[in-house]
Amino acid sequence: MKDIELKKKCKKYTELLEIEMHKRLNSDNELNEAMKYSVFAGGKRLRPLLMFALSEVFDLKIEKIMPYAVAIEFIHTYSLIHDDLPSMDNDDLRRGKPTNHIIYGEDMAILAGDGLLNLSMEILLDNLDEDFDKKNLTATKKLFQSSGILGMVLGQSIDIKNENLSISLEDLKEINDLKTGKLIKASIIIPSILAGLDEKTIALLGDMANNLGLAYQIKDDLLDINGENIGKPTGSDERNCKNTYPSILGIEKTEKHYENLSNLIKGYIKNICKEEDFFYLLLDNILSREV
Ligand code: GRG
Repeated sequence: MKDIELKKKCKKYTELLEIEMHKRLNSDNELNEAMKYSVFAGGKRLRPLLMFALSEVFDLKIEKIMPYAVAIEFIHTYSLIHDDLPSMDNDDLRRGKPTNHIIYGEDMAILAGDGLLNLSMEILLDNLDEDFDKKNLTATKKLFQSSGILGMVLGQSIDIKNENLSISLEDLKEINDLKTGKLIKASIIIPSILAGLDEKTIALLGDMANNLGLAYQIKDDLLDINGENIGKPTGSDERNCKNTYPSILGIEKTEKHYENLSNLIKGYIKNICKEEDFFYLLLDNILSREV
């Protein structure tokens, strides 16, 4: 029953999200084709779904959160296109499909990423134009701070500089917090800002989101070792000499740490919603993901 309910909600919100995404990717040129290719290549839409699910908890109207949901997914997609480039992770496959540069060439893949990042800002500026509200301004700023030079981009740069070097668990945590965690945290903080929650509650949600971002990255590391059908070959972290939780802590301790984080997150969200709510079901599903 819970599974059916979750699938129904995810389908409904994903369809609505994709309608809006199509509206923004409607030019007839190769750049648009390259952007569309990765946007519609089978991503799980995790960050927008978190935004929609939390909006339900706070009774925030879908029209209020939609521009942010589209923008965050475009930013996420650009980051993956660039992350896969030969000068970064040099991956040929993502989500079981050839990566953007394999299809469109490295030059066009760079531009597709640039285009998506730029478009995300245009969407949020249009939104501010229509609804010039302080909350919208704060939320827009939050998204770009999270993905920018003190967030995801910084995390990626530190990660690259540390490849082939052995680093402490503390340093790894910082990289993960920035590279993966900040954008996931933005998915939680943005609906909270738009719903007008007080600063203390937003900070508590932020702590939960930090744990969620970390858990998501740790799961990704574990799946890279023992996952099946994850859409890319396993073992790529080891081949690329990546610092990961399992490479520093070992698999067993990493799994235990993951379990502790999952319990912490679930314990916290039981305070803000019921176990049958979309937000709880979604988080439960994310934490038990196998792809
Ligand atoms: C290139 C500026 C720049 C940043 C790249 C996020 C990132 C920074 C790189 C991705 C590295 C990575 C694989 C991290 C593991 C966690 C993660 C973000 C996985 C991919 O996100 P999902 O699972 O992807 O939401 P889908 O395919 O579902 O969209």
